[in-house]
Amino acid sequence: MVLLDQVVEDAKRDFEAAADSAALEDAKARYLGKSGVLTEQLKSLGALEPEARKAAGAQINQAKAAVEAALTARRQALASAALQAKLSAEAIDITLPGRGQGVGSLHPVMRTWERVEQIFRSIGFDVADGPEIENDWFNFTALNSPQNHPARSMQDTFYVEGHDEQGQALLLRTHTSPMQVRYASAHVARYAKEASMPPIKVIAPGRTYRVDSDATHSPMFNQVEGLWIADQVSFADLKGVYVDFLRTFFETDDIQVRFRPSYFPFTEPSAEIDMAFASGKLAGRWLEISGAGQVHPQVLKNMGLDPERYIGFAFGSGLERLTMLRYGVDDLRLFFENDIRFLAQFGA
Ligand code: 2NL
Repeated sequence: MVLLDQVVEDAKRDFEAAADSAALEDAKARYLGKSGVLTEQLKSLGALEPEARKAAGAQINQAKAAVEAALTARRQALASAALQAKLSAEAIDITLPGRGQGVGSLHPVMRTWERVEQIFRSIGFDVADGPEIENDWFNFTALNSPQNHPARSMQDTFYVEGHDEQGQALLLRTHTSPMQVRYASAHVARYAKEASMPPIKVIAPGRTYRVDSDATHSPMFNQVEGLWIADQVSFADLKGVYVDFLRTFFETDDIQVRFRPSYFPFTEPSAEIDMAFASGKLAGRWLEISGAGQVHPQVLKNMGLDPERYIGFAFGSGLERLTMLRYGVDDLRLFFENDIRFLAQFGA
């Protein structure tokens, strides 16, 4: 008779050596299978006397129980190792830093827009808003633009198909003045029954469109216009307001400003406003910054105002131009390409 203790030891060693469940089941067959060592032992009991058979049977069963326990333990160990392997293969490393959410920022031209609004609001100007698709009256006729003026041609202005309810041609506004005409007309109507009318002080910032595209012109650009109409206002007031605006906007008092005679159909007299920085990259160079003038009497009439009683002053500046001078940007196209490397430099 084989030594049962030795059988149990061998089985435990073989089970431990089994690297996977297939190898383990093979090893099990060698001890507990149909012709396994312990099964053969049980079969051989029949040859023994009843007393000896009982004692030997008990010992074999004890050994069988020990082998089965070792088998179960090894099965569990292999199953748990397989689970661990699967878990670590599928593991997500939660200690990696996150990819983060990029934070956007205002477009530099929009920063200028907000800054201009803030400066003019602080000195009592209202901010007007209006349609980008305008009609011929508000964009041209009300502004005293002659019927045959080249600005009215399809070479210069984007026309929109069709007409409005008044039979007016529709177009993409070429400046923001039409918003001021709308604002002034509404203001006049609102105070029509009053003995007097409060002054009109308004700026009109917004997108404008012209058939023009090269290194220094974009078919869409942003403008800000300003309008101040009262019964006692003068060119000196326009000058004061505009020079103060430039000093605040550029954060320096070291700017020279000059008004150079010019011509616009909607103002008379008209002036081009130039400025020069005292220091910095552009020091000493005269830079065109705005057009301005006294509102033409016909334009006042078109707003419903009596030019004998009211006098107005207006200016118009490009927001891209103001932005280029403030930040030292030398190419207009950078504002429209939307290259993140450019835009990210203007983060808050
Ligand atoms: C320019 C010229 C200018 C105005 C705009 C204006 C508006 C009304 C009445 C009269 Cl409602 N004038 N605006 C006046 C003079 C010049 O802009 O070259 N801007 C970039």
